[in-house]
Amino acid sequence: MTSALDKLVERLHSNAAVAVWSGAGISAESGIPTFRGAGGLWKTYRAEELATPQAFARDPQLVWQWYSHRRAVVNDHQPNAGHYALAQLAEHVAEMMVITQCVDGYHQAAGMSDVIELHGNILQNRCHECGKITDDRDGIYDDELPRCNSCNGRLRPNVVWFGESLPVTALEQGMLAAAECSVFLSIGASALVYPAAYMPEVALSRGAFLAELNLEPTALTPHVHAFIEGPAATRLPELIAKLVDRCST
Ligand code: BV8
Ligand code: ZN
Repeated sequence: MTSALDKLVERLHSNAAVAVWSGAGISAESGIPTFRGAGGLWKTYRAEELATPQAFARDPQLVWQWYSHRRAVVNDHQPNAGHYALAQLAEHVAEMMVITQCVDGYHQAAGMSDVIELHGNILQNRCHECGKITDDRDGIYDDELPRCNSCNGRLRPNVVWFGESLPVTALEQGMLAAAECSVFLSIGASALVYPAAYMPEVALSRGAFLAELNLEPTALTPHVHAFIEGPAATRLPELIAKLVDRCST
């Protein structure tokens, strides 16, 4: 019987337009806590207390302490073998776009150029008043509130909070990539957060080959053509090795 990995390799080998959709699980083996799994962020914190505009209005210092801590964790760790394998995959397929829900910038750090950040980037700030976005990867604000250097407005992390719309361009580009791809690969996503989780549904409705890589089945699993079980930092390098081998035959 053909394994899920081999089925995916065959699809990738045939002039594929690939959309990779990544969730927090792609960065788990880098040491970045996921949201819902064991040791997940939501086990220690409650999303509505920290990742919402209401939380920021109520206690901006607490929100900045949380994001400062997470920013430091991102700076203290690095992309893993799964991120690098994806950057390699882009060299072996006709075209590829990464649509990520992650905010750590690790796909770009691993050399991936075509990345759509659906939920923003934790290493940037955005002005609450004028909307100006600035890189601030080392900015730690445990006991002060950062101000915009243009309008002196309050700065916030440049991420999408619950109850906030996604950046229009990112959402449009992500949906387009999902609609036009021939292979849609979900990696380390629980497929629970919307509207991002509409993307695999769009890809499936347009006839794409839908594959999923995860430690365990998710809400998406019953709908996929190939389910690859296991950790991304192990299974993705395996995928690349098989694809390179397939390309040489
Ligand atoms: C919005 C940035 C309203 C901040 C995040 C229907 C339509 C629209 C909205 C909704 C809807 N239904 C509900 C909503 C509301 C809400 C929502 O989806 N709630 C959920 C919880 C039910 N959505 C919103 O609020 C969105 N906004 O729609 O606004 C609106 C509408 C119209 C007009 C105006 C306004 C905004 C959502 C974005 C929130 N921001 N992040 C921050 O980081 O602090 S979401 C957050 O969850 C992260 O981005 C994360 O990536 C994302 C999704 O989670 P996952 O990535 O999947 O991570 P998770 O931990 O859940 O799972 C990890 C997976 O990896 C697991 O499956 C695990 O098994 C696997 N794994 C673990 N280790 C590994 C692994 N796999 C492989 N290898 C491993 N080693
Ligand atoms: Zn400003």
